[in-house]
Amino acid sequence: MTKSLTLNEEQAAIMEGLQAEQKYINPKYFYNHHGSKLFEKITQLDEYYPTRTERGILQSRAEDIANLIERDALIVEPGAGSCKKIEYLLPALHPKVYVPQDVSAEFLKQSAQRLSEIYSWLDVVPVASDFSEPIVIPERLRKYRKYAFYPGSTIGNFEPEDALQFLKQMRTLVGDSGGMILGVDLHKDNDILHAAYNDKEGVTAEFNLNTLSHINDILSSGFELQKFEHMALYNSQKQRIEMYLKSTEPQEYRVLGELITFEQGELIHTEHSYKYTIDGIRQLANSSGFTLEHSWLDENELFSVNYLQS
Ligand code: AVJ
Repeated sequence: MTKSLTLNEEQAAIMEGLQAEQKYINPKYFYNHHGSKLFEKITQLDEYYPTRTERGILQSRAEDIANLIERDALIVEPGAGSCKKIEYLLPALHPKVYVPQDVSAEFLKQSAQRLSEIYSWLDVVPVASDFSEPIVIPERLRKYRKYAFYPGSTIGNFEPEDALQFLKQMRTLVGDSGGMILGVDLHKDNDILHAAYNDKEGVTAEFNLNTLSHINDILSSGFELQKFEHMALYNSQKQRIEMYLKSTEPQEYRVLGELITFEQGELIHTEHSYKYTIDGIRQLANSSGFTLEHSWLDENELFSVNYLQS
């Protein structure tokens, strides 16, 4: 008997990745409830320098950044989530409006509410929308000078051509008299990068493997986490961390009516995290219609906060 199954769009997209010649899972599947908790834990690891280093730069350079940005502006933050990082800049930047965007409407509303209570002078206008659609700033707010804030080196998850598309979208969003504050992780020594994605406690491994339990929920599949292994390496030629899940034995699964097989040692690609040089950031800025006005680095030159002007 053949059972006909109707897959929803999301299931179909995941299945396509699992049936590709090089199997892959989109990195957005790291972030279910447990995955977001694990990422939070990653940001606190000794080996994971990006979060703490970026925070150091934002805190110590807030006034310098503010000198390049007009007061009473509108700041829009794609993927703002908890809206924690903008707080390092709010007192110095003193914008009139803050527009955090995220997919999770409920979480966003809570974060926005929290900010409104602390900064009574700030108009917080959350926009809940899907990542794939462009952010729409409400009509009545378009008169303000606009700046985008995109911290955390989230841009590193994009393939270079998609990073360029994204920056072009931001350039359109902020218009001719705006700018963008962009946090970007830098190309560096292999050992530091390797350690940051292969921590001793194995939190990154758990974070990576959790992807399988997340897609098990979506596909009603039974991928066995203990038969896969975390793998992360720095490809210095391509300047990116490549993360995979490695099948430790030959195995097969029946998923939504289809057979998914793994050879021993076969890899599922789960993430690219691109690292940039300042020159690379400048090129990206120029190609998207911005000028790289300034880059602030920590003393070890691990991470950068950049100001791109329209
Ligand atoms: C959230 C994309 C910046 O690439 O460092 C951390 C995600 N992956 N450890 C990164 C991540 C593994 C992180 N970004």
